[in-house]
Amino acid sequence: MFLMEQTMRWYGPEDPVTLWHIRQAGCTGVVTALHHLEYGEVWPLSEIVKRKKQIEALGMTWTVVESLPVHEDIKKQRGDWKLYIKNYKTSLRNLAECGLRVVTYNFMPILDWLRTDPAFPLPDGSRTLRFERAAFIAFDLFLLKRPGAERDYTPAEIVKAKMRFDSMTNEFRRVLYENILLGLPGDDEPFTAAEVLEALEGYANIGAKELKKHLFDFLREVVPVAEEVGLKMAIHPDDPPYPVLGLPRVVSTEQDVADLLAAAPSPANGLCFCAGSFGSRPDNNLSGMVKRFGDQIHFLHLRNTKRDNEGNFYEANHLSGDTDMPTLVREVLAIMQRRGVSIPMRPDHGHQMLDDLDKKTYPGYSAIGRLRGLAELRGLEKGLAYAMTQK
Ligand code: DNO
Repeated sequence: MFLMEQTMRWYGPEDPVTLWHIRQAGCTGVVTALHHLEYGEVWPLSEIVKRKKQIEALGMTWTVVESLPVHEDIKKQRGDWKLYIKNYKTSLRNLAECGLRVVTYNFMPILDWLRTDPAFPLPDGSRTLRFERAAFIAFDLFLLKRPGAERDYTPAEIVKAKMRFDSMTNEFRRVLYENILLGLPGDDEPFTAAEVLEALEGYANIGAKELKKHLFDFLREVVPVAEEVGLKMAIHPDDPPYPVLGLPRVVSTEQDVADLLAAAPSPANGLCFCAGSFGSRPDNNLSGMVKRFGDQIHFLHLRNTKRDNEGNFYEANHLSGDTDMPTLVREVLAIMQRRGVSIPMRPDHGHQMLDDLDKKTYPGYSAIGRLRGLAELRGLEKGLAYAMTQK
């Protein structure tokens, strides 16, 4: 029977969670990137081989690249975007030559994932990642002071955000600011407000329609190369899955995914199915999406969220929250048997708990919480697989 390939993300030699930890969690695969290279640069063969050997020395494989970043100029179709697409294709060829098979990327303008609090306390004493809408609006209106921001919110939301802002201490405001502008994954330096406002200005004339077109143009360039060299591209959805800071986001819904798959039809044009990202939107039917996009899912991020009616959500334990994880995993099992493949999966994020409460790790990427998630998910999968063989 085909089961999911168990992997964890590793941020490279600087990551306090080491390759040994990942191996001891029971993973056979590692998900990583060459974080030390600038966005847009070609990934040289020598660097890819070096990283691959580090992982293989511990008896694991470098299963998925997460991420091969898409330069901002490609998203905006400005400046050197054609050169960056050329570089991207060269990196794809180099990765394939080293035996890599799946490449994850995203098309979110400027910022990647966003949370207002990376250490939200839960009743059991663990900490999790949370997105609080009123705090986010307060940040946008009163800390970042984005011109025209008030047009994006209702009067009631603005009043609520003002009350929220007034209740915050200066220290809380400073931390909120840093949390939101945490920068890109694997990067410790938050952006400054001036940098963000300037970057936002660069998207002044780019709405959802234009960004979609830029994404499709990018796909029509890179997907044929990926197909030729035997790589699968896996786009990560927007997190959270709606426009933020006035920026368009175009990989948030089932329709968005259907559109991007249709724009460059190929087995190489696929999806990193992130249950946490899609799941923080109530109108996304997750197991239905897995069923319908099954042939194009090349990588899975399994994670759960708990939403409320105000647009807030926090990251719940992997088997709790609003997503029906058993149904989703059963759907994945069915797809893998039909396709005759093991899809790589990583437990996406985990609570900060036990000894990790005093450690500094990348937010969401402490070892023990992810280990708990992985253990629960593999138990769930084994149980479901067993039940399938008994029928
Ligand atoms: C967050 C991650 C994302 C993801 C990128 C993929 O924890 O899932 O940062 O790696 O969006 O390009």
